[in-house]
Amino acid sequence: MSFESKLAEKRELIESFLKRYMQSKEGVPGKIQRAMEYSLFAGGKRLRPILTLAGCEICGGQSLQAVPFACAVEMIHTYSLIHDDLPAMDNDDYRRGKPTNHKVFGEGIAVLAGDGLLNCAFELMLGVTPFDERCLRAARLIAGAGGREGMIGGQVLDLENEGKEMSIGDLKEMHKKKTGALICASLLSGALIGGCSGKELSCIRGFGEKLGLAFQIQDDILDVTGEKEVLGKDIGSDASKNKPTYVSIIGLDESRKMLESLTAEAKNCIKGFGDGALFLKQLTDYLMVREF
Ligand code: GRG
Repeated sequence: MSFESKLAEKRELIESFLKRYMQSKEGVPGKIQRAMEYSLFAGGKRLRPILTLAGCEICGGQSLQAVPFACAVEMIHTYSLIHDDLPAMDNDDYRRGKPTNHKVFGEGIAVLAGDGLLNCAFELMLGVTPFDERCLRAARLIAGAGGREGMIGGQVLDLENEGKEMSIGDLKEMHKKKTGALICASLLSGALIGGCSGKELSCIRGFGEKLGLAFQIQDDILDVTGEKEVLGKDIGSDASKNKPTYVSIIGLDESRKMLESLTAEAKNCIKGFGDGALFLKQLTDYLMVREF
């Protein structure tokens, strides 16, 4: 099967599970249901849940078992985007090619839609039966990555550094938490569900950390070189908010070089998996040249 077909197959699995899960609830006020679905089905790339399925497969597991964790990660990611776009944070008008959640539903409902998705994520993971030791470790890892030591902590550093000068080291540290932690947890939770060994887990952690940074660098590059229609959000939004980025600190050429070397380093971390690492290596290359 080609890389594109494998990617499409994983994406379809995620889409259909999310659709089924979101439909299955009764007694939910229509407005919050619509607001949650609006952002969850707005056309995201589903990168993180795809990584969870791939993390499970590379360790010899059945990706179906990782689907609830994959979808939980996507819900947490979507909640973070809804909150990040709020006037109290980045105050963005477009996301995934559509007006942001608060532009359509108002700020109060957007806050609640994000909160609702976060709760759904945990409801989903904790509802897995049988809920064994692997599930417990995967859920705990995802909770930590989305929290104060991970994404929330990184977002705080982001808010605190708006308009300030930052060293490249501090920028890396911020992104390791803000974007990298959840990307890494996507892979690791899948690996845990797939029954990885301690050694496999540490190789995948190394891969995830480098992939997370590479992903963020490409995000910064696209904020300068991308097209609004393709990217689905405003271009130059970082610069307009005076945010330190890889491009603003080391320039476009150096950012591209850093992206290339991180991509190679990431792939090197999983070479021990042999042919089993093919999909993740192809995905790493694909993300380096992504246009949205
Ligand atoms: C508000 C708690 C809270 C956290 C926000 C991740 C984050 C923290 C904010 C997102 C801001 C941002 C645009 C970061 C750049 C990297 C990133 C996460 C991009 C969006 O992820 P994609 O490209 O989006 O995977 P899609 O829409 O494809 O899912």
